[in-house]
Amino acid sequence: MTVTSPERPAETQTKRVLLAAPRGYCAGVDRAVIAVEKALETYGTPVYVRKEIVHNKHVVETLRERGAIFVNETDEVPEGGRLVFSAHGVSPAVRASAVARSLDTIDATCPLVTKVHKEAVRFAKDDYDILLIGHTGHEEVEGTAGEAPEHVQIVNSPDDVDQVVVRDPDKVVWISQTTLSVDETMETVRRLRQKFPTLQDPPSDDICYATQNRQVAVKKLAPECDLVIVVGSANSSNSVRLVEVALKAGATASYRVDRKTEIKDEWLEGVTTVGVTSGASVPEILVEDVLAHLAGHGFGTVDEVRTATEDLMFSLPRELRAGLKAAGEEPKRPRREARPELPQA
Ligand code: 2E6
Ligand code: F3S
Repeated sequence: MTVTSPERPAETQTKRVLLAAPRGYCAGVDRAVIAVEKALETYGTPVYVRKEIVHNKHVVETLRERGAIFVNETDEVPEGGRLVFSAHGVSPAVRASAVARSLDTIDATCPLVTKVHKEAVRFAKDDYDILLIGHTGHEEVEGTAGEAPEHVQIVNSPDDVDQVVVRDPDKVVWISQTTLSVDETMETVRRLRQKFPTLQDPPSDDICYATQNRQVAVKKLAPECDLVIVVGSANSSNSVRLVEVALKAGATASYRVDRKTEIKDEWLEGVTTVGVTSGASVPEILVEDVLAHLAGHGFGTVDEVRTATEDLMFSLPRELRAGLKAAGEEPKRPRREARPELPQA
């Protein structure tokens, strides 16, 4: 269905794109991708990476072409080899298995994920029951839960709350995965609090700034859009959440695509306004490709809808900074290419 102005029929309305900002790379992804690039430059191949460094097909394919070897577990890395831990973090058990194989590790865990690990450790030490809101099977959740497996239980959604059983209802805390829907998480917390009125909050937001900012931006443009295209991979939690948030916020339709070739012509039929955004693991080049594709279909006007500016940067992983220093290189982080200025809607 197409949303038309009462005064103007759809065919006379200007086709346009509303481009969300912030979108794309967050500070943790930028750091993790540069860590693999720098490791390859500094040490040469082979550099092994446990799991996908970030959940984006294009990023993984590009790094693989440059020589990175992606593995599922530490036992696939030869004894003494060099291994990068992905941005999603690892459990102490994984760290221990890397030590047991004498691996030279570079930890690209996002510092904001590490912060949640520390919360889990601290609340476990104080003998709390820890309710980790997040998705079973996601690497970040496996890593965080692995910090205190005997204290943590995973709560996937608001509907999971009925099944939660704790030892002492007055000693319960919730923490969360960093890339969840803010609204759904708040609903889960609301239901948990109904069940456990003294439920303790985490010391600070676990859903990270990048996840929150991308959701706020897409929420702002979605009500005006007949279609919202989210660029991101299927296993990228934060990207998948953006589709859900866009639909909830009033977009008539929303689809996730890895790249422009996945956009179906029929999605654009009768459409006047297309929203575009991208997940935190998505390089801007993929968004630019989508915009060029849309321009080819008459959507040449692009207005940026900006709800926040981001300038957070993390320093490179400690082990890599030490390695770069030893190699006589200044461990400075290259700034990512500046993005072109776009008109604001
Ligand atoms: C690490 C932690 C959080 O699937 P998810 O959204 O978690 O991951 P990516 O790689 O798509 O996004 C970045 C990221 C890395 N988020
Ligand atoms: Fe970190 Fe959030 Fe990005 S947890 S990797 S800043 S999506």
